[in-house]
Parts: sequence; C-alpha cells; structure tokens
Amino acid sequence: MKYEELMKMCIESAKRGEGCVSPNPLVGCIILNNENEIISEGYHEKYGENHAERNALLKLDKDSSKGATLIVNLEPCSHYGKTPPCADLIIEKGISKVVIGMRDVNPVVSGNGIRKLKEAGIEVIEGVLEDECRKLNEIFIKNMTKQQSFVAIKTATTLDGKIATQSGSSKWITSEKAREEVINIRRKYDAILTSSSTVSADNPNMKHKKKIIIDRELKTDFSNANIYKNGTIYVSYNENISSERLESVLRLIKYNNNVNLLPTKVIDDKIDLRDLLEKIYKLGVMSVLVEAGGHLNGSFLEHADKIYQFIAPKILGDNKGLSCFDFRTANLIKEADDFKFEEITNYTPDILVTYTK
Ligand code: AOF
Ligand code: ZN
Repeated sequence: MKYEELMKMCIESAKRGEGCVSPNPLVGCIILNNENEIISEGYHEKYGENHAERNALLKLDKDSSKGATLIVNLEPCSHYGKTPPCADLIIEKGISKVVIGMRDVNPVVSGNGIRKLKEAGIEVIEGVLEDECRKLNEIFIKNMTKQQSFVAIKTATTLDGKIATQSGSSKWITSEKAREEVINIRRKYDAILTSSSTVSADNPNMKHKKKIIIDRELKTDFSNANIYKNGTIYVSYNENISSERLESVLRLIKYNNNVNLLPTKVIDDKIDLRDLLEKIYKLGVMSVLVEAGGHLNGSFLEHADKIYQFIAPKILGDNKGLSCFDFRTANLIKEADDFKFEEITNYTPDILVTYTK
C-alpha cells in the first residue's frame, strides 16, 4: 500500500475523535512492520488523554515496533503537555521511519518533533496528503495561528437561495437525509450559534454541548423555549441593557445553571460579532457553527471561514421569500463577497456544497 492510502486511513481514524478532542487536533496513526503489513493503529480519542501515536505504540510489544514505520497525519509532539512527548516514545520503541502529513502549527512543537526524530537517526518523510491533512485540522490551524475561533455558517435553501417564504414557512426545504447530515456537521463544532429571532420563529431543539444565542434585548422565552432545555448556553446581549431588564431575566434564569449571560458590545444597534467571537474564544469555544436566518448569516460572512450550503431542487420564485444571506443592498457584482468552492456531496434529491474563504 502507498503512503497516500495509509494517510487516508489515518485521516479517517482521526475523525473518530470529532467532538471529543477540542481544542486538540484530530490525529490518527498506523504502524507497519518490515513486510509493510499494518500491525497497529490508534487515534487521539479524548482531550487530555493519549495522543494517536502513543495509542498505536502501546498496543505493540517492544520487539514488533523495532524497525517499524509509523504513519501519522500530524508531526509527533516534542513537548510535555497533558501527555509526555510522542517523539520520545517513537525513539524509545525503535521505530525506523516516520511518515507525516503536516507539520504541527503549535509553536511549541512546530519542527521540533521532526528534529528530535531525525537526531535519533529516524528517517522522516513529510507532506504526504498535506492538503487533506490541513483540511482535517482546519479548526486547530485557525486557533493556533490566529488565536480565534473557527466560524462556519450552515444554510439550507431552495434553488433560488430562499430559506423560507415571506410568511416564514420553511419546513422542510431539504430532505430528511440532508437534515440528518446536519447532525454530523454539528458534531465537528464546539458550539452552535443562533439568534433570538430563530428561537422565537422556529423554537428549535438544537441539542448540543454548547449553544450561543444572540439575544440583544434578552427577549427570548427563557422559561419555555426548547433551546434552553439542555447543554451549556451563552446568551450574548447588549452590555448597555437597562438594569431592570437584566434583573428580571436574572430572576428567570436563577434556577437554570446552564444559562450564562454574556454582555457584548453593540455597534449600530447590532451585537458586535468581533467582540462576541473574542469572548467565546476566551471561554474555550474553538469553533462555532452559525445556524440562523439571513440577517445574522449575512453579518457573519466577514468572519466566516466556511459555508455549508444545502440546496434542494425547489424553486420558490417569490422575491419576497427570505434569502439565506440578506444583509445589504448591492448594486454591482464586484461588491459580492467571494468564497472558494471546496466540495460537493449528494444527499439526493439535495446537494451539500461547501465553500471556504
Ligand atoms: C500529536 N498527536 O494525537 C495530538 C497532538 O496537552 P497535550 O499533551 O495533549 O498536547 C496537545 C498538543 O499536542 C496539541 O496542541 C498539538 O500540538 C499536539 N497534539 N500531537 O502528535 C496527537 N493530539
Ligand atoms: Zn503527542
């Protein structure tokens, strides 16, 4: 088997850690013996626990790892974090070749893991399926290089870009199969974010570990709306709201320990998304999936790293229907926001197209 195929397998096994390893990267590892047979596999399963390489190596006895080849999508670490350095264990186990997808972008590791391996006389091959490996860890890369949360927007539209009729009818534009995929997408993100208007209009459940609700005036139904019934919730509101309003809400949420109020700056009567994103990053939200209406989707575009757009083969044909991105009046095509095509997947009769910045 070629290294590319084995790296693909590492990527697939790394994905099993989705939803469990943040803020760490997704990492999968395979070990081959001298006959190029797979003798062990492992992946980073949970934040704070063993790295992929350690999981794969610890399954082997000392003799079988001697002279073996280790394949991993991320440079092995060289530092003491929550776990000891993987590079040390690789050396100690007598591995003779290490095949790496991408260098670690964590400045404490970057290049040091590779140097350590080479100094111990291990052959190192770098850059195998690098683009795919970078895509796998797009969240980790943004966090490490920009100290910001990764932002994605998900919408589901008709062929003519509508998310609802003028009266708000929206159930359902996409098929069940497409809607099930949304659950898989959510798993990749630390938090999902929506607006008080979406909560009031659709009363969505959105079961998730962490949820962020933009509710400038604190006007959602804190006692009854489904969204408040599970998970840890951050409610972003105007930091200058009247103290009477704030106190009445505090009384309402007194017995709900899961609801946290997040005072946020306001610009032009709108929540300042930059301030909000800085605040949630400090709270440890490494990635956020925006699932809201056209106004909020539009406001998030300048901060978005990725768009997931489900498209159903339905045409509303009514220019008063609600658009998926509705935030300005544009006169010229050159005013358009530009995104790059990434991928297209079939969920017949619908499709999912992803775009990146
Ligand atoms: C790897 N393999 O499976 C992971 C790596 O606190 P720690 O010890 O978990 O270290 C976290 C850092 O280690 C993380 O930021 C990244 O640089 C690296 N993660 N490295 O070789 C893994 N999860
Ligand atoms: Zn490690």
